[in-house]
Amino acid sequence: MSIIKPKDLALTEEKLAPGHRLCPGCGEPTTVKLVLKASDEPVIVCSATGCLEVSTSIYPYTSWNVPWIHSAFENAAATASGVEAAIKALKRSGVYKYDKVNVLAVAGDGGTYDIGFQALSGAFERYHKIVYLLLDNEAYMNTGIQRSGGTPSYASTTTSPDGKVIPGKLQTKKQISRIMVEHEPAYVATISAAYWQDLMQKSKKAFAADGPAFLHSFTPCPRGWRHADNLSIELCKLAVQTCIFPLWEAEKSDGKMVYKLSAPSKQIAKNPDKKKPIVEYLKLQGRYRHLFKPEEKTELIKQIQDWVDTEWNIILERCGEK
Ligand SMILES: Cc1ncc(C[n+]2csc(CCOP(=O)(O)OP(=O)(O)O)c2C)c(N)n1
Repeated sequence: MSIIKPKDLALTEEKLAPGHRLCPGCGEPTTVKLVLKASDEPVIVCSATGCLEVSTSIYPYTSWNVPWIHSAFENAAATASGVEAAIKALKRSGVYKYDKVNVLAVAGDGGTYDIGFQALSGAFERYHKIVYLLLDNEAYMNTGIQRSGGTPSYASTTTSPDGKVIPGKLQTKKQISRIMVEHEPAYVATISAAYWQDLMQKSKKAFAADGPAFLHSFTPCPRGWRHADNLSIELCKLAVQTCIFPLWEAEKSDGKMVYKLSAPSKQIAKNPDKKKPIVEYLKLQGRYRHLFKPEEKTELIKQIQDWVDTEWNIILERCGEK
């Protein structure tokens, strides 16, 4: 695919307008703007309840320059399935003027790993041609930082608070993207706003795919992760450089899902000494502060590092890099 130039990007229409009320440093609007810019065709967006939805649709205003439907917390994928089916039916009856329309479902990690999973799994099994964008900020942020299936181990949230009883969330992060690959859809990819070229190429592939596509975005939240809002892109980079969030894609080829490591992670696979220790990533975030103060909890940090290494090795193996 051709390289996208920043100038061309600046000249394309903003489908998510400025003036929304998401927090400074929030990873959600950057990702959504870039994904929407990757679509050359008209897009219909179905948003689950969450930060993106409440902050872009405060009555009587809207930030959406595209048709936009607010779904309940749990059913963005079901709404998107219905929109896709309706477009097909309208085309059959000859009343629809567009040749191609993309349908984008957007939800947070709460709306995807947990409460929206049934609708998502069903839509992918029924093979609706939709793109599902997961904005993973690793907790239910809109309602006050509750832990989700996407919250990583030992992160402190309001429902897994560090203290005398527990040192943050005791369970590990669910590997949702690998679960989505097991649905054998047309396309699955992990994306990060720090690697915007990679993000846009993958979004283009997702929109062009001949079936359901899943985009998993690493989406920092300064409020919930308790980091300085100018560090969000730095954290996006560190997540890739430490391999806690590797960049990869999986495409259906001859009926089989084929995994492929993306360039920023491939560089680390080829030069393992470039892989940064996870402590560099943890240290910048207040949700992990209890791992360092009043004294460093080396055993817990080691457990996180071991988990990262194990999951990274699984990805390397699936991508044929081992
Ligand atoms: C069935 C249902 N349960 C709970 C809620 C309350 N609720 C609204 S948004 C939200 C959290 C959303 O979290 P997430 O999906 O991670 O998105 P984020 O706000 O972090 O972007 C919750 C619990 C709801 N709207 N509907």
